[in-house]
Amino acid sequence: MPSVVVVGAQWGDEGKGKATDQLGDRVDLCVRYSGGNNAGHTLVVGGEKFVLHLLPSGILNPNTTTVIGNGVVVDLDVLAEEMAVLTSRGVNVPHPYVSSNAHVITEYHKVLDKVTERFLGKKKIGTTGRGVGPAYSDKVNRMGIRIQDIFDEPILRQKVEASLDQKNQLLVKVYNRREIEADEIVESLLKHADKIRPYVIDSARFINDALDEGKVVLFEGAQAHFLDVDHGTYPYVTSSNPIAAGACTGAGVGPTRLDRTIGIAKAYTTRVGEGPFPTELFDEDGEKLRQIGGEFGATTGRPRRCGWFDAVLVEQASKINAFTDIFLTKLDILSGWEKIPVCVAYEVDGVRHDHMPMTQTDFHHAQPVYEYLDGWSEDISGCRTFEELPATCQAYVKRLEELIGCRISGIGVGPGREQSIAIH
Ligand code: 2SA
Ligand code: GDP
Ligand code: MG
Repeated sequence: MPSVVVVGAQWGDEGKGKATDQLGDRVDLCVRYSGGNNAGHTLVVGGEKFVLHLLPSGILNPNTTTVIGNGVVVDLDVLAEEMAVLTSRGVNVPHPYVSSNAHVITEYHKVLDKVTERFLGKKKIGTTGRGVGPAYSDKVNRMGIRIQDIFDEPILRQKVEASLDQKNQLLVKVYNRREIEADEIVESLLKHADKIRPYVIDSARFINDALDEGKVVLFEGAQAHFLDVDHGTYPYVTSSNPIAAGACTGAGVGPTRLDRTIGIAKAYTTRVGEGPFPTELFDEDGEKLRQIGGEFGATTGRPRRCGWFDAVLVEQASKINAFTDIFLTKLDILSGWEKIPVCVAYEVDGVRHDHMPMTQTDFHHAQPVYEYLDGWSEDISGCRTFEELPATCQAYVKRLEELIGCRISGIGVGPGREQSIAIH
């Protein structure tokens, strides 16, 4: 597998961190290509839990070099803090390389993220408040600050002042907040310059050279297909392109260089933040999934909304990302239900839709059409082969495979690195 992209197939938190870490011993380079520290990727290694936000999930593998690509928005305070936390826990790993073209998240992005959400009130997106949306807005608006800018103080100051001229109008006049001083921002960025300088690289060339040398490169997606700004449930999305194609722009590789695209899909569905969710449960089943599945935000601690597996969504994600295979995670959480509903289509105002409806209006009205599969009561967390799984559990996996139209090549039966089943 010379190059592989790992993509969330639902609304995030499918277990991309674990999957990335697990592929680790075969990976030379692990590259984050989108998002920022809104991500929370959990790894459980040797019984110890690590939650990574900005650091690529390959970082705990001693043979893997890690890269933060140009498509990521970087909060330099968070990056320094995450490295310090690993060190304080006795984990001494090389610092990731960082793209010179990656944009930075500054204090004014974080303030704007929070005040905009407050301003939207009931219409809010439910962001993580990490400044990710405003940082990407500035990037597209050609007002962003890039990592390379922190090595040229006059240029940095010029750019910060230009950006703040606009931001302060908004902050003071519209949102009634204090004005932010350019000096404050410039200093908060410059203080990282010397420390980060040795790791800042032309990441696109670095990654392409690695591919030319036959190295195995893993592109680690953050968030997920339905949070993609183009293909997700807009406007309830993040501000980047988490889909597989995002690896091309967010890391700087041509589409012909991607060999394998693995969709990570949870055996049920969760979502955090606002937005439509046809299979969402508001009853005790939803609460049971949340409690047993530990469904609380890995960055913010927010309770995640829970519901049954939605095959319409995952089939759509599979098509658009051209998944070569799927890792089905958290199957262990589904033990103990007599029947497990799986959404196979939607009904919208009396009309059946076998695929995702074209419009937001229709998707907001979508009612799930369920097929009821037999459940199992056994604890499967100790299973290591497909054959060890109870027959009804095997049938659940096979039916999902059929509905999605993509091979399921791996199954997660627990959070630990070793709690997985590979299907050959
Ligand atoms: P943002 O902050 O601008 O990216 O928020 C926009 C939407 O994207 C959602 N989003 C996420 N959804 C699931 N998991 C994410 N990471 C954390 C986790 C979330 C947390 O691993 O649990 O801790 O709350 C993530 N990041 C962004 C977000 O909920 C908005 O719907
Ligand atoms: P990510 O953002 O996609 O990396 O996922 P998160 O780390 O936010 O959330 C996934 C959660 O599920 C984490 O707590 C993982 O430790 C846990 N997890 C991952 N795979 C499995 C699995 O197969 N079974 C169980 N029980 N937990 C899992
Ligand atoms: Mg997460």
